[in-house]
Order: sequence, then C-alpha cells, then structure tokens
Amino acid sequence: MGLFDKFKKVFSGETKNETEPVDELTEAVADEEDTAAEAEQAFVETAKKYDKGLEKSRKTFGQRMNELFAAFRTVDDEFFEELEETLIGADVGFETSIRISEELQKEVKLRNAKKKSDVQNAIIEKLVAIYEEEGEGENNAVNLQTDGPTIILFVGVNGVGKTTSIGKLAHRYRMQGKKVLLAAADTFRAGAIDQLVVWGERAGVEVVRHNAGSDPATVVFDAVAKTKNEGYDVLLVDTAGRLQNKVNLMKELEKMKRVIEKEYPGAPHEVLLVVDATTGQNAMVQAKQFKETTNVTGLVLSKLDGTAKGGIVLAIRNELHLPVKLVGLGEGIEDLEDFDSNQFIYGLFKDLVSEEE
Ligand SMILES: Nc1nc2c(ncn2[C@@H]2O[C@H](COP(=O)(O)OP(=O)(O)OP(=O)(O)O)[C@@H](O)[C@H]2O)c(=O)[nH]1
Ligand SMILES: [Mg+2]
Repeated sequence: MGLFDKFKKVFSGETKNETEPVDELTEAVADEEDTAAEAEQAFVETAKKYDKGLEKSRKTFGQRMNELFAAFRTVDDEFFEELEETLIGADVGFETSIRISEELQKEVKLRNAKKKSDVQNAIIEKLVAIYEEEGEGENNAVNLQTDGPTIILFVGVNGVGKTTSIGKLAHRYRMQGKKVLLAAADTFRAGAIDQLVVWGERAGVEVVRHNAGSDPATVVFDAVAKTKNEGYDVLLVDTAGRLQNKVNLMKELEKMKRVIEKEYPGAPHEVLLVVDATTGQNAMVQAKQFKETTNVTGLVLSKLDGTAKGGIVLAIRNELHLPVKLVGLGEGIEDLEDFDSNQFIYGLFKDLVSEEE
C-alpha cells in the first residue's frame, strides 16, 4: 500500500534518526541533506506522538475489527452490517459509517476482493479517500499572519481543554522564536485566570489579567493594546464558554471580536473551538451549537489520547465540515500537534494494514 510506505519505514526502524557527520567538501550538499534530515526527523517525532496518542482508539477499534475478521468467511450482507456496527461503535458517526459500508460494497465487487487482506486494505483506503474528499478546500493550518500579529480566540464549554491547549500552543510559538501574549478573558471564575497564569509561566510568556468577574472585553482591550505597543507576534485569548446562555455568550464573544477588529481589521484570525474527544457524540453536539452561535474557523480536538473513540474525527469532518486544526495527545506542554489526516488514519488503523499476499 503506497500510502503507508513511509509510516512502515518509520515503525520498522528503517528511517535513521541521527544526521550524518558533515564533510567539509560536501558542505553545500550536506546543508540540503540537513534540511531533509530535519524534516524526516520531525516526521518521525510526529508519527510517534500520534502513535502513542491513538493507542486506546487503535486497541479497541483494532480488537473489534479483528473479531470481525476472525469470523470472516465471505463478504456478505451480514459482514457489512457488522462492519457498520463496528464503525458506529468507534464514533465514526452514523451517516459516515453507512456511507463507508455502501461504498465498500461497491469497491469489493469492483475489485472482486474475496480474501481477508484485500477487504481489510480496501476498508482503510476507503476511509482515507472519503476523509480527503470531504475535506477538499478546507484549510487545516492555523492562519498565521506574516505582516502583523496573529490573534486567536479559543472558545468551548467548561473543562474541554481550552487553557491547556493555549499553554501548549504558546510554548510551541515561543520555541519558534515568536513573541507570545496570553489574555485571561475567561473572567467567570478566579480559578480559570490562575490556571492560565500557571500555563503562562510554564510556557515562559506574559499574561494579561484582570480580577474575576470583570468584563472580558476589557481584558481583551488591554491585551490588544499591549500587543500593539510592545510588538507581540501572537495573542491567544482564553474565553469562558457557557452554552447555557447562548445569547449572552454570543454577545460576549461579539464584543471581544469588535474590540480586536477595531485595532486590527480582519482579526481575530482564528476562532478555535476546543472539544473534548472523550465526550464522543457530545462533542459533535457542542460543535453544532457553537457553529450556530459564532463564526468558528476550526477545531482543537483535545484528549484524543484519553479516548477509544478517535473515529470522532471522521464524523466531525463528514458531518460538520469544520477543519480539525490541532489535536491534543496528552497533558504535557509538547502534546499538541497540527492535525495530519495521514498520521491520524495510520495511527488509528495501522494494526489492520495487512501484509498478507
Ligand atoms: N489526557 C489529556 N488531558 C488533557 C488534554 N487537554 C487538556 N487535558 C486535561 O483536561 C483538563 C481540563 O483542561 P483545561 O485546559 O483546564 O480546560 P478548560 O477548557 O480551560 O476548562 P475551564 O477553564 O474549566 O472552562 C485538565 O486536567 C487537562 O490536563 C489532552 O490533550 N490530553
Ligand atoms: Mg480554562
């Protein structure tokens, strides 16, 4: 399978992790090779993180798929019904599961696939194909600005991982040499502000804060002024997401946006909705509600490492059409990755990639 060749190399240890020592005469060539080696190294590191973060999903899902294939005799109606159940159980989503199953039935006929390994590989290829088809035209990357500061609002209900994701992203940008500022605009409770301050210390970046209960738009106003006056590259804004009162939430978010826009037309450059992958279909419901409330530009899917239902990513893509931009793969400061569909699908299904002839 062409798609997984690179991954196979990584996990079979064929990819070298260290760079070769540089010979003076071949310095120019070596420079190029260094860049390639660095890219390769980054790829390997990311693949390992996804691998670890998707362990639970892979085990549960892989086990179910193995059970399905252990009983495999022929690709009949019963097989496809069981496949649908397995996919739905992994939170791939009802619509998507049925669609995969239907397209697979066609594919299996077309290829005249009868062997177990052929059917297994066809399933994975179909998942990747559907995923990519549905995401066409979506921008997966965080919209970073080059000619001024990048301002990002983080929204989402309590406990989903907003503050943690901000801390991780602040760390990443700071390590890239950017000047990063955080705004504690979740003024609803004192604890929320303190938590952001702790993350600010961990990441080594400054935090603009006011007292609990103060107007979040004022915090944002001060943070925007500081961004401008002191030349920050990135401003990450933590907000309180109380969906119980949609109208208030909307007003609050709109007010913050107006304050930002007044200084920087076109900003905020992203409104990222954080959803907790462990809540499965609930995350889908939240995403739908937030989408109605405010102009969400992308998703941060946190706690993927804590769920066996990583299939939620497929459901979000196919049923919501919001790009997943970042994924949380652990509680540590380094455990945030750009979403990469190949890494993701491989991490989820690699146990199923069949080598049999
Ligand atoms: N395992 C794991 N835990 C995470 C991840 N992201 C966040 N968490 C944990 O989730 C919990 C809640 O995270 P917070 O960042 O405080 O969530 P929040 O959205 O800011 O919550 P409120 O401020 O209460 O609205 C914390 O215990 C985090 O350590 C992740 O990617 N993986
Ligand atoms: Mg918080």
